[in-house]
Amino acid sequence: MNARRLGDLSSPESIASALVGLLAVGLIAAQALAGMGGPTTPVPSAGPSAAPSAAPTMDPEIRRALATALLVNQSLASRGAALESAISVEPPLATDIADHLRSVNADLTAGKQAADRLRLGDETADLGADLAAFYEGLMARTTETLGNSIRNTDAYVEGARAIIDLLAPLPALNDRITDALVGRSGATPSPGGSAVTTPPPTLPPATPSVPPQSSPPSAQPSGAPVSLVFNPGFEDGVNGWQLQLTDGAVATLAHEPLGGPDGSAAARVDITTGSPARSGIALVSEAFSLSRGETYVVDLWVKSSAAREVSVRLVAASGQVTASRVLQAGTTWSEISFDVTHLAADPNVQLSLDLGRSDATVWFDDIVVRKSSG
Ligand SMILES: [Ca+2]
Repeated sequence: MNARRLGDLSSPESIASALVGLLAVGLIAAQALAGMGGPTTPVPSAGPSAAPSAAPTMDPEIRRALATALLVNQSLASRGAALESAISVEPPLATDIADHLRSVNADLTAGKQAADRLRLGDETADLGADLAAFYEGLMARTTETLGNSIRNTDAYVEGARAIIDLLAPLPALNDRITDALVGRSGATPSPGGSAVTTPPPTLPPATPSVPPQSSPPSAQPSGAPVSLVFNPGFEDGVNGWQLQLTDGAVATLAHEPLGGPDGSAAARVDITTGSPARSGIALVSEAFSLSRGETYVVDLWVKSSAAREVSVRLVAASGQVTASRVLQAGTTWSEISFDVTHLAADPNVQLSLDLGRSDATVWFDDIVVRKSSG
């Protein structure tokens, strides 16, 4: 479940548990209301108890707004899944779609209030502006769609599709909200020089490849992670991976047969001429397929010759970025994992590890994308 994995990412455990509880309550409430088919009700605002205690300098109002935005976004994700179901029945019913759209609008009203609050915070102004634009874009489309005659089923189906597509940035926005809640620098673009927290490895380096308990039997070598990404551990050389360079960047991809955290093979990227853009140097996987509405875990091991950032993105074949996260890499191996829910219409994605903005050498191993075990 997404909420639990969000918790895994929050270095202070208190935030994790506070958020998980908050999300659970909010989701249950939102889903219960949606399920009853009653009047649409805004997502409840996060109460004072939602305020985690790890960032003492954060304005409590800002903290509440962040928690509310996260709740709103979780609710929007489930509305997106409901819209998806509503347009996949044959024939689709405009009245059902309209009900979901009114629920989306109620969420958006709560979201816009939270976004406006965030715009007033020094640290959260950019995030607030992006959230406001996101909510306003959605609301424009839902309002437009609801303006159609209820007999115009095609207009409702088309509107629902457009709104599902507009929801695609949700995971990336949620990452930024979570970062802001735990005071991680990833919430603001390139703070440069400010203190950053490195997510601690969740497993000792000696055992990087323990599969999740619920992993199905796999044809991969025993001990290898079950992954949708081809050749995740580089035991097959660098097959399936390519280094994409733009804007004059110069870098090479190498294979280290014994370079991994467990003594297995790893990949290394040496940068001769760096790129000012994160995506100017990118280690990109082969395309793989994700199911819409499904939650996946992205898990990888990373090390660098000097502390640096690595941006991880899931990019759809259409070019749409469906998930994005900036990770901190240090000079010892660490494991980093995060959840993404795939909301884009396009099932085909590639994982892109973006290595611009720093010339430090980077090693990778066990770059896994797998279905969340819930
Ligand atoms: Ca390996």
